[in-house]
Amino acid sequence: MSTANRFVPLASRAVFSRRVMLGLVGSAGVLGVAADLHQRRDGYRGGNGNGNGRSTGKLWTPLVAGAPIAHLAQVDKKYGESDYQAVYNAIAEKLRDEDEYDNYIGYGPVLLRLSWHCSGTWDKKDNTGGSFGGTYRFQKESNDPSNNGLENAAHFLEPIKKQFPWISYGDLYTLGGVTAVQELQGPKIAWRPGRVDMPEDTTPDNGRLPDADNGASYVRNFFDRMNFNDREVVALMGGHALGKTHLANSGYEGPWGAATNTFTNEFYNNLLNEHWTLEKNEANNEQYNSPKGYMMLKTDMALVQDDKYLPIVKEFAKDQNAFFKEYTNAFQKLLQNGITYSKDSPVFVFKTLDEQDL
Ligand code: FMI
Repeated sequence: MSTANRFVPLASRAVFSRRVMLGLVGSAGVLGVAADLHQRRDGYRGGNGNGNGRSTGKLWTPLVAGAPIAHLAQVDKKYGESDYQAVYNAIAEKLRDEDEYDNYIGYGPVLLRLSWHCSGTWDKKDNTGGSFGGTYRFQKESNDPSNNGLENAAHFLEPIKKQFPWISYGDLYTLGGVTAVQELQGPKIAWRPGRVDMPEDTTPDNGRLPDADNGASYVRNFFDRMNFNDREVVALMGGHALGKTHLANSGYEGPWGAATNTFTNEFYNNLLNEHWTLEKNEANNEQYNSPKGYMMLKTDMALVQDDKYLPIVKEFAKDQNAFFKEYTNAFQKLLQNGITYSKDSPVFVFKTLDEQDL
């Protein structure tokens, strides 16, 4: 990545010279060293989304090549919980109104997929990609073949952006996923604002999202790039209870289960209890099919083929609360990966439309 692609807030300038020198080493260990400096001088912690540093910086400035990037959440104090709840409600009401999409599955699943794909580009090694910069809005990222079909979610959200122009794209895309999970009867997801639209040249290269035609070691290795352990990976993949695959988007076809617009643990029960046959589909891609018309990707089936994943699948199949608890943790982490939050930066848990009698 070129020099011009590196951005850090002005508040970090105090540590520039030392960070840059260390950054030029260019190894994976650099992030940790720089984070230490932050901690001592500015109160920051490393960028895994759980940081509790402090910053008042508002502007962005290019940094010299090699150093890790700090993405500090910036929250305009003018907007509080009720403003963000209003955005949540607008998304939720549109979800309820436009229910005919994709043969009455509705937009929930594709909104969840958009929030995951925006976040799933993150690389812990150099803190590039991730949800912070809202870079899905640029063609380079939206045209990634892995993102086929997500334009439907982006078009759905565009009027919401017009109604609430103060919200950043990164916040909007991630809030869309949170709204979808909650409105489709899934667990509450604590959500934090503060992502900042970043320039086009910070857009990550294509090819950072996983490929479904792979087994357990690929899945484990891939999600480790984002710091996820086995339990978190199994929980995240349970999002496939929602929606379906579409030949035109991914080259796969069919739903993972019966309840395509209700967030449940059905995915794990189907993995364990259906009779699966590996077959080639119309696009000549291999997928597992069941007599009930359900499908599984190879990466899904990997969860019952691996000794470490299998007991977690069994646990989540039996105990939906255990699944919800882990999903809440892992999904929040996914959406926040790479972002550093100050101690007083807000955390919101939004009310569903039902809870507000709307
Ligand atoms: Fe999945 N997904 N997903 N997905 N996803 C979908 C649809 C889809 C993969 C592949 C894949 C996660 C992880 C991974 C989610 C949620 C989540 C499709 C079909 C494919 C091929 C797309 C289409 O329209 O044809 C993997 C294997 C590679 C990227 C993978 O690791 C995770 C972690 C989640 C939850 C956060 C949802 C909801 C859908 C349905 C979208 C729709 O339009 O119905």
